[in-house]
Amino acid sequence: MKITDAKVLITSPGRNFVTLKIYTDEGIYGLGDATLNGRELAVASYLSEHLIPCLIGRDPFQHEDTWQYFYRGAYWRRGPVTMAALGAIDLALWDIKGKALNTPVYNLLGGKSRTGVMVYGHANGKDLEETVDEVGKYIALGYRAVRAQSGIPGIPSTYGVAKGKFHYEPAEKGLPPENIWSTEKYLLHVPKLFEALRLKFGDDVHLLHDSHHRLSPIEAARLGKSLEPYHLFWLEDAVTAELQEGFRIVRQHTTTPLALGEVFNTIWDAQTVISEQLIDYIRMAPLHAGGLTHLKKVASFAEMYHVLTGCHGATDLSPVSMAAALHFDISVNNFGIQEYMLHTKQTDEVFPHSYHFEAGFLHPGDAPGLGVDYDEKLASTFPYERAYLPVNRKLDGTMFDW
Ligand code: EZ4
Ligand code: CO
Repeated sequence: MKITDAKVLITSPGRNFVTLKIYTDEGIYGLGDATLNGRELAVASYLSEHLIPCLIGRDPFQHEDTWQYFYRGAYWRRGPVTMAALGAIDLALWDIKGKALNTPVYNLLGGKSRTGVMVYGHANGKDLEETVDEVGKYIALGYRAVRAQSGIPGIPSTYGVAKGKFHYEPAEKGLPPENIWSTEKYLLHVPKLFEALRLKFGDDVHLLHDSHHRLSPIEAARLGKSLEPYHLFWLEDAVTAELQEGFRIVRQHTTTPLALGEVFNTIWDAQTVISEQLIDYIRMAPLHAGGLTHLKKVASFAEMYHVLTGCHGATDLSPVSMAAALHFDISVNNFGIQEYMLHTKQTDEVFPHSYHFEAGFLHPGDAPGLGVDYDEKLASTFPYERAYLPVNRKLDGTMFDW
């Protein structure tokens, strides 16, 4: 089999998605997600200008070699744009192989290690009471795990606390909006939220929280410690992790499980936090980690250090990414949990898919390949619109961590 062509498709059915479609001489095509939130066209251009010309004529079955060709073979390596482009190619090639062999991708990855993939939903409220109500709605829908984020008294806007509820979208059209942040107010508020949640819902439901890289190590240590009575499933992205050693401080002070890595793109970003057992869950997702080829190596490395997987699965990952994550989740032994934010109805229509939700679990379905298609005609009715994630400033105007 030979790759004959590839094209980059861009659509915006509620938010922007970039999709790579690779064609072969046997009529089979594969799909890869190439969406990098707020930087979409950089990946599109990296693919069309630099990678696609080198793909034509290659055998799609040799995807380990193709991965190494674009990674080891390249002088400029790593980085989110490069690795998202490589991830898109890799996902499309696994999709082609699955379709050609008439089997779901999870069978190529080792088969099913479990009956379903436990997911967590996103409950957001403008204040504590509204967040408690939102968590209740997810529990009523059958979710076993819920991430809870709440607006903070005294801070007018907080990222992740949306106007819309079930279909909230973090990126906004136009130039980046500015949010305001106060670590002091945040640290006082979050333990109250989880105290209220445990009082209302008891001990069984898994509760998660995301700090979005906004704490220093010692602040994260304090938060982790103050949340211990409410036994979180995880505390996510407590600290920015360019300095992986920073997590030593957090780890010395708290038994709250730590999750990290949705913005990482290679194993090198997580080498210290995994090998020193400074985290419990690694959040890298197939697309942004250079595809399934690299992510399965990350999972094997993590397995040696008792670190479980917890793939990023926000709405800025398309259904192609979600499917790839589910094939991975159901097959690896050290799976932990999968993030699941609902896409808009229009997105689900542009990307018809075989995965489905049932009683708190997602199932990848049994369609060959990744089990996702792309309705090009419908997609073309949703043109690209520039959009950005917000930026974040302290109360006194200081530029702060996203
Ligand atoms: O803010 O995907 O855990 N999930 C998250 C997401 C991210 C967005 C950023 O593109 O943190 O909501
Ligand atoms: Co996150």
